[in-house]
Amino acid sequence: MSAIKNDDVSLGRFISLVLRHEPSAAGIELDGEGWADVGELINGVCDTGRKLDMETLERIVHENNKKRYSFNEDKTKIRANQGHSIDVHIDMKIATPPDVLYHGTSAAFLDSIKEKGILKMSRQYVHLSKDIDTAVKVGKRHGKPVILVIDTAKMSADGFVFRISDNGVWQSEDIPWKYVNDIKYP
Ligand code: HQG
Repeated sequence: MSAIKNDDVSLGRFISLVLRHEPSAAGIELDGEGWADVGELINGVCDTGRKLDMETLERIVHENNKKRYSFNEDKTKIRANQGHSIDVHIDMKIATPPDVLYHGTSAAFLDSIKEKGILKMSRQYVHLSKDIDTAVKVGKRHGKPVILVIDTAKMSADGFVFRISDNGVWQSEDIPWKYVNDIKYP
């Protein structure tokens, strides 16, 4: 049985907000590579009326289903592995993706995506999933899911660069509609 507790889930959501989108929500700042000081984070989160200590933070980092966060070696710093909307530089590995990757989105966005392509919107990169199940989960967050099948082999051949985060999420620049091979309605 997992050690994850209900409180950890909402705390995890708040930490995700702080480390990826809005550090000021806990009254802290991140450095240029997205790192927060662990002591400052714990104090800042506690100052919002939430309860957080090192043991809980370690549990959240360890149990997180998507491995969203990493500590540095001596656990004095913590950061999110991907998904930032704020201007920090996470040095992600440039790599050759599988020939096909998937983007889960909402049916409501399809017309706009057909016209403008898959855009980064508020994030630093477009996020791509390596399997359909994951893409369905991502798409469901926005409404009725649709899965766009992306011809990443063709994109690579055309010079697009792909990055993979420490937690295994593929990241790309904006994707023109012509690289969408197929649309799946799960
Ligand atoms: C859509 C979660 C209209 C795009 C997930 C997406 C993921 C357009 C939404 C990660 C568009 C942005 C990222 C266009 C793109 N017109 N809509 N031209 N181009 N969109 O949340 O990919 O739980 O920023 O399709 O698991 O949904 O946070 O991106 O639907 O890996 O760790 O605009 O977030 O991870 O939404 O999700 P998001 P996403 P975490």
